[in-house]
Formats: sequence, structure tokens, C-alpha cells
Amino acid sequence: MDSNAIIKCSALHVKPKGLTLQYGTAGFRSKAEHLDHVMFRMGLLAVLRSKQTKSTIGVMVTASHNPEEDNGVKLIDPLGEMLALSWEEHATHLANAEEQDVLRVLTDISEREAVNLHHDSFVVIGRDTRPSSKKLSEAVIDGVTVLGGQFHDYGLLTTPQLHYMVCCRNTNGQYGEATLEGYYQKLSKAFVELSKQVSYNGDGHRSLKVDCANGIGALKLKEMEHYFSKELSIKLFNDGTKGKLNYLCGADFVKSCQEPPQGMDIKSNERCCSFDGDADRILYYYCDTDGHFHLIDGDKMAALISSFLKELLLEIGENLNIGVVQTAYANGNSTRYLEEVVKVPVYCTKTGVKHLHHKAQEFDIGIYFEANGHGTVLFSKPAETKIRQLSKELRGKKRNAAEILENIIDLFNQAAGDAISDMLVIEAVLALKGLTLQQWDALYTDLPNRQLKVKVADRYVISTTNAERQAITPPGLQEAIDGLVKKYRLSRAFVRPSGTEDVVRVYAEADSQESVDSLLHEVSSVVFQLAGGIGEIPQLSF
Ligand code: G16
Repeated sequence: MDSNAIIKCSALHVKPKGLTLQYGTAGFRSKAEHLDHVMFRMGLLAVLRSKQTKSTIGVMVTASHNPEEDNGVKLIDPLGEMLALSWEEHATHLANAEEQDVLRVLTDISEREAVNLHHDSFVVIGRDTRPSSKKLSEAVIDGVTVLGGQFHDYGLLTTPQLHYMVCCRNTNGQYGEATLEGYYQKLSKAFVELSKQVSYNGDGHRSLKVDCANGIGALKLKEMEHYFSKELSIKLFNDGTKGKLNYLCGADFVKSCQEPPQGMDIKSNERCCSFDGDADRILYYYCDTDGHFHLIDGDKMAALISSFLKELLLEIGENLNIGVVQTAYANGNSTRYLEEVVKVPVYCTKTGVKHLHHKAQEFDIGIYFEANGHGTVLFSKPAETKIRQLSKELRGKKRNAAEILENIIDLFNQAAGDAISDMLVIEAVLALKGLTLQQWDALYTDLPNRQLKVKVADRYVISTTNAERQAITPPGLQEAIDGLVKKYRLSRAFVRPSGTEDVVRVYAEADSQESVDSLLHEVSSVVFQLAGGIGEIPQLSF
């Protein structure tokens, strides 16, 4: 470690005085102009993590669903999963160190984690399409090189593509080839194989409108679409040529406003979906003949996919252990449907892919989806081996089912939730089952629900327990929420500090939209009063 070089280089990436940030739900997020020092320091940290794990580490520059003026960064661990929780603490510590302490904190981390500084290191870097991302990724590279790390800059990538690259590199190509071409080929080959098993009755060709949130998803879908255009034709909207990233479009807008994105003309019953800004979330929707908007969210993806996988396992006669993982945002009726109709065990974790992914790894087949559209399915190594073996041994319909499962394993991005991969899985499953969006939507009816953001001086005055379903502090808040929830039928409400935006999130569901809106308003007012609200008391605007 060349101390002088680090001190000199760090001085070129100065931390704004008094600024403290936390490694949150998905890394650091803030206004882009506050992040140069964080990027440089995450470059440093990625080198230490790479030396410690003797593996390639990923650094993704993105703020995903946040507005265009924000940016962010997260580290990707060896198998393409999110950074280990213990290293999140190091990340926060290093990002917040005052200039004169950077070297000391860095040395401290490497001593505590027993990093062998003589070991080689390799870091791969990706970025989204935000105007600030190029410069910020250069700051990451400064951090990597000053610590003597080797790197490969993939440039513009979706977040899940970088997760995929990391996984490929650390499995010596076993998971796939660590190039965009390798990603496109792996996914489209599995999708085309699945499509061959569809017996079409009717139109024979499927089409889908995709709202790309004016983000990276548009660029990457344009590169990829010719691989599967015979099986699925996609029409892209909000492709970044006119509009602003995530503004009035994209998965986060569609989910929170429960309305179609702007910039997309939707005819009745047309099949539509939205990605978010870095293409790691996807939501489906359609408008019926009366013009009513119907949202099909991550919960319904979990429902469709779990029942499909269960049917296939039944066909091949394998009793693999399936688990579904959700968060507190999961609609009450989705949980009931999964438990009572699909008959799969359901678990609830804290918000954040890292928590769901971790829990899903406990099963032969772990299915996880957040209501907001993040999710994937993980197959354990023994389950995957068994399925691949059965697809060679079995005959007839059973063999067919095993081959479908084999292609589903390849089509899911098992390193992270991935809008492109999930879209292709959903398209394949709907086609194989012969289902329309309307039939999928009719699996169960969502309980009316809505979310609101409340601005407070310090969102961390709210702490929670029980997978974020109950507030511990500030005193009196949970009791007040309990009292309000009791006034409505089939109702539920909870509050939690966001880990990606400077707000408190309030969620409510109940038997009618009227009750939801009234409960949401009452809970938000209580949060505002007890948790130090600032500005105007939040109002529902729609
Ligand atoms: C990130 C996380 C998601 C989480 C979302 C919102 O998504 O990856 O798991 O649901 O933030 O988190 P919070 O409610 O804490 O703000 P994205 O799409 O922004 O990367």
C-alpha cells in the first residue's frame, strides 16, 4: 500500500464537510454532486474485498429508481450477490472518514479483515445512463488503481448484468461467459428453447410494450432483441431519447402512483411492462375495456412462478423443498394465495434484495419477489444437478417438464433480480400455460393498498422490528398505528425509514380504497407529529 499516493489521490476526491452517508438498502444514494469521494473510497474498498476473498468484486454506479440528479454506488460480492453485511459497516465507516483519517480507516479495515495486501485484486465496474455516472465511475477507477488493483470497466450495463459478470468470472465461466454477448446468448437460448415447447392456439406470436424508464434497459434491450424477435416482439417506450430518467415513468412511478407511465400509448388489453432506471425491477399491467388500469406486481409474479414450478415438480415426481420470500409490502391476499392455494411456505424479511436473496438460499428452490418488482428464483446446486440429470433420464411428458425446468434455471439471473430475465421468464411461463395477462391477474384480487412518503428531519428516529412491520421508536408511534388500524377491516399499516431516499415510507392496506386512503392519511399524520416531520403534512395526491 503506497500511503503517500493514497493520501495525494484522496485529496483530489474531497469529502464535503459534515456530510455523512450510510450504506443503505442498496448501497450509497445521494445527490450526485456529493458522491465523488464515496466513489473513490468504494474503489479502495473493492480492492480490499477482492484481496480478502481472492475473487473479482463488482462496483456498480447507479441510483436505480431515484431521480436523475441522484446517483449511488454498491459493491457486488463474489457470487454476484450483494456485499456482505459486515463489509457494509466498513463501507459506511470509510465513506464518512474525514480526509486525514482515510488511510487509518483503510488500514484498520484491512487489519480487522486480515486482508493480505500482497494478494492480487480485480474489480469490474459498470454504470447506468445518468449524466453523472461516467465521471463518478472514473473516481471509482482512481480508487482501484491507487491501491494497485486491476480492473475492467464494462461501461454502460444494467445492474443485473454486472451481477452476472461477477458471478461468471468467479465461477470460471461455469455460470456463463462474462461478456454482454455471453449474457444475451445464455438468456435468449433458454428463452428460444422454452418457446419451442409452446403449443400455440391462435395468434402464435406474442408482443409486448416495454416502458424503459428512460434508462439503460432501453439500450440493452435494443442490443438483445434480435436474439428472440421471432418468439417475442417488443416495442420500447421511454427509451431515453426524449424524456428524463424515472420521471413520470418506470416501475417505481407505476407502482407508487398505480397508473400507467407517461409516454406510452396503451390500447385496451394490450400487454405492457415497466422497468426501472437500472433494469433490476419489472412490473406488468394492462388497461381493460373500461379503461381501468390493472397492475400486476412482484407478488403476482411470485404467485405465477411458484405454481408453475410446483406443477413441473409434480410432473417429474421430485419433492424439492420450495420457499417463497416476501417483505412487509407483500399484499395480504398474495400471501394468503401462496399459502392456501399454491401451498408453499412463505417467509417475510426486511426490505432489500440482500435480505430476500439470503433467505431464498435456504431452499432447494427459493423464490423471492418484492412487491415493487425485484426478484428472481434461486436453485441450489444439488437441485440444479438433479434436474439436469432428470432431463436426460426421463422420457415423454416427464422429460419435457424436466427440460422446461432446466431452461428456466438458465433463464433466471440467479445472481440478482433482473428485469430482462424476469420479463423473458414471465413471457415463457404465460405462453407455456396459455394464459393472458387478464387470466394471470385473476389468480387473486389485491387488497386495496397505497404508499406515501413523509419527510422528517432525521428518518432514523424511526427504528423497527419484526421484519419492519412494527416500529420500536419513537415512543408511542406503534401504539398510535395499532389504534388506527383497528378502525378498518382487513387492514394493516407500517412505517419504515427508506434506505434509498431521505424519507419515511408509510404503507397501508384495507378492504376498500377509501379505507386505505383514510388510514394512510391518519398514519402519515402521526408519523409527521411523532417523528419530526418537516414542511407540509403529506397529502395524498392523485
Ligand atoms: C432498492 C433495493 C430494493 C428496495 C428498494 C427500496 O431498489 O434494491 O430491494 O425495495 O431499493 O428500498 P427503500 O424502501 O429502503 O428505499 P432499487 O431498484 O432502487 O435498487
